[in-house]
Amino acid sequence: MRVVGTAGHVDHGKSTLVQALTGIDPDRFDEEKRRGLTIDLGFAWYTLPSGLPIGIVDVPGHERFIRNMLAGVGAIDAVLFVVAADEGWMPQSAEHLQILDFLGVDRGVVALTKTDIAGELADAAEDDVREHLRGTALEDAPMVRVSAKTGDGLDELSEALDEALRALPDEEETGRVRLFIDRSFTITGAGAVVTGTLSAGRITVGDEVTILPDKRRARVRSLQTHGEQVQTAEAPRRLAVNLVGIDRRLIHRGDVIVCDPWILADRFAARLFAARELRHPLKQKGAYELFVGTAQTRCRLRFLEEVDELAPGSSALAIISTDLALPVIPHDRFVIRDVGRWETVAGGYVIDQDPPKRLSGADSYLDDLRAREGLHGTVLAEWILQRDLVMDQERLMMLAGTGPRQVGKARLDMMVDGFYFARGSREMLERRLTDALAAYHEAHPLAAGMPLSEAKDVLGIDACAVEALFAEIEEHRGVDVDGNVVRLPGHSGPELTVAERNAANRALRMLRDADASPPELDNVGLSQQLARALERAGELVFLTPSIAYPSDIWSDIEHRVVGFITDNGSATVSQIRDTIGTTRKYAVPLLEKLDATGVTRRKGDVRDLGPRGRDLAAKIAN
Ligand SMILES: Nc1nc2c(ncn2[C@@H]2O[C@H](COP(=O)(O)OP(=O)(O)O)[C@@H](O)[C@H]2O)c(=O)[nH]1
Ligand SMILES: [Mg+2]
Repeated sequence: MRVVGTAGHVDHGKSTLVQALTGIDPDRFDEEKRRGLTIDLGFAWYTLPSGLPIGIVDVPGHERFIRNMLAGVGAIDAVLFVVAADEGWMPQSAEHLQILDFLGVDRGVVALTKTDIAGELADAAEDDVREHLRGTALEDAPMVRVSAKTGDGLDELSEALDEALRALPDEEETGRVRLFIDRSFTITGAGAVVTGTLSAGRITVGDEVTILPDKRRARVRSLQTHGEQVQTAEAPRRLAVNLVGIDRRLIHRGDVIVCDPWILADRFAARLFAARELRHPLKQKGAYELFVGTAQTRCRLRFLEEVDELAPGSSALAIISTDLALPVIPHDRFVIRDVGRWETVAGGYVIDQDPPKRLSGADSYLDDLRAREGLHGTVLAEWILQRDLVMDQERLMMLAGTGPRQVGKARLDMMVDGFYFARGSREMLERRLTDALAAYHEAHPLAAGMPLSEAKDVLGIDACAVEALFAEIEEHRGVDVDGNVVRLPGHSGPELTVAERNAANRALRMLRDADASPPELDNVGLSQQLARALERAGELVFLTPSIAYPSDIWSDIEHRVVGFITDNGSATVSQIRDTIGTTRKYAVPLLEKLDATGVTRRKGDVRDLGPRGRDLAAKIAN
């Protein structure tokens, strides 16, 4: 069903017109409204001459207009813009037009109402309205003179709406279930009922749902839409949802029903527009309130481009931080009001709900935002994948704000275990790995191969995806994985017999158990020859000819020492001894080894960090 929203100055005849068109009074049921029982509050529906069914959202009051237009996020297909012919353009006409613009509603019909009492004023009003619409999305919208009192022009108005809506592209499944709740109440015997506009996806009786931001679970007991009980409902649609398994007092306006995992963002990147008729430029500093869906929260603005303020009508890329975390997705529209003056000062759309934590050197991020802001659906999913190379399907859907069908159309290199690999990514990653292995073999000719954990770090992708990728690469023999090491096919490291390998594993286990104070090699059954082979394989690090650490323990010791010196500026031998939990017998050669490898630097009686130590410290800080 197509949804039309009304807009226009108070008392210009919006509700009367909706009733004249549909026979449904959007302001009806005063009594029920007060008791909160009407689920279709402000909603009317009828069938256009072509047979197209439409719903019309009409709400009383100016404040509620803004909220209700946003409540439909993406669900308002066109506007019925009402101006009374006897009064002409008014301040709220301008603010509503601005908000429609922020919301991306660029299609509609202008109704010049009350022509029965306007007389000659109608001509002047029409010119006035045309003048104000110039340069806006509604510039070319048809304008129809009507009187709800006499019925004049109503047929023509329906025809004009029909034409505007017929020109819309076919509705397609656009995403995963999301319903911003506008009201919640209790019906005796039925429990919690919430109403809202389902803007994407499909809900069916029996579905398990999650209510954000608190992530409470509930089950759908029944669904009602336009006065009818239904088994299943597809977006876009006004819905009343009867939920079981949840106390209605825990559900609030602005909460959101979803069925799948969702990113809750309290910080997102957006294209921000300053309102056209702003009296002062828009500044970053200020008390602002953000409206998105039915949610509303205080927010802070940070312009990403080199600007201090935005002139009326101009735009910038910005980071918006909110007090409440919101389940926003790319292209969600929002409006921002100044809390002090209580007027609409800005609006825009979400581009990235997962911006980098740090924006220093943000130039490349700005380029990213510019490149992706015009992309939707499958194309956006492909762009994100190409940037990150590998991603699991769920996260890709969350970031692109799309459903499985759209993400499923993305062109891929491969998909393993639910991970999508961007086109060309497998070759790129494989090359990254084989280049690193070649360098490793050159630097450690006697080692059996690169430790598996190091090889995974080289790829720099999600740990779970690494497993999938390795399985794939190994399958077609791009690399050989042998126990804990990886090597290029054809590279042969030191060969250990089965008995030697077993002895080595046993010894490594005993050394590991002793942490920083390992027994001598003789005492764990390691011959010098076998121990040196393990050293070449990168599995053992020697302190003295008779003392050695398994390489992971050694790396842990390095980290602890670097951590201590970072925190304290320097360290003495006894401080290091205590930090590592060992004795002087180990601490002294250990520090000599750390000095020799550039982790620490000796200065008289104390140590500070050497060049490699500083690198390590930087890595730890990240
Ligand atoms: N004469 C005349 N009065 C109208 C017409 N449409 C609305 N009105 C009156 O204008 C007033 C405001 O109408 P209403 O629909 O509540 O305006 P809204 O605030 O824009 O929803 C009411 O008293 C209506 O009876 C019309 O076409 N002709
Ligand atoms: Mg009204």
